[in-house]
Amino acid sequence: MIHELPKLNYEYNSLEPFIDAMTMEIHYSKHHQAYINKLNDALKNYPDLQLKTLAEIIISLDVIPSKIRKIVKNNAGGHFNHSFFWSVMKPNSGGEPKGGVAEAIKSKFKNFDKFKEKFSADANGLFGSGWTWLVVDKKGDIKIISTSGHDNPISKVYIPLLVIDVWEHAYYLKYQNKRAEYINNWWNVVSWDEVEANYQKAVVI
Ligand code: MN3
Repeated sequence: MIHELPKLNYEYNSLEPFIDAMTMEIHYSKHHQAYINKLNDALKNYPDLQLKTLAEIIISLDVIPSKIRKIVKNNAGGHFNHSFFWSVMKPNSGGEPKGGVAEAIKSKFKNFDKFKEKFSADANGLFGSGWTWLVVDKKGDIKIISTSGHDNPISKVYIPLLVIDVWEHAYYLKYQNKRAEYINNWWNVVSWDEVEANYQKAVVI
């Protein structure tokens, strides 16, 4: 398949003032697009690999020829992670989760504030470029994990529920070196409806 940018469900300026329009535009139309272009380019001579979905590529990297494996891993990961990141943000959102995921957070982390504190600390403490995730495993247990580069939890048999991009390109224009401030403001654009939908899909399986 030819991989393409997923449609953004909001405008570049819709997440203002927490994420600025310029960052959104460059992040989505330049950075994300570049990962897709490089992925398509790497697969151009491999028609059998072009038939695979993005998730199939990520969970079976061992069948990718070694010559292109690294570039496929990084760019398929970049495409997957960014697509997921856009989907868990929404204008006029934030606040606290409801439903099943709220219960799971409460039973695992005691309360929402403690969860938020731990997730923020993990994201802020991640060395270099990467992502911090809330995931659920096959037994329904939720946890916070961080991944380097464009690694992601689906290759470790976790189902992602929520993610924040802490690569500098995600916040540098507005926040410069102040990653903690970006993370703190990002909570205002988290779509808990989407996180809950992800959780319900995951626990039904
Ligand atoms: Mn990014």
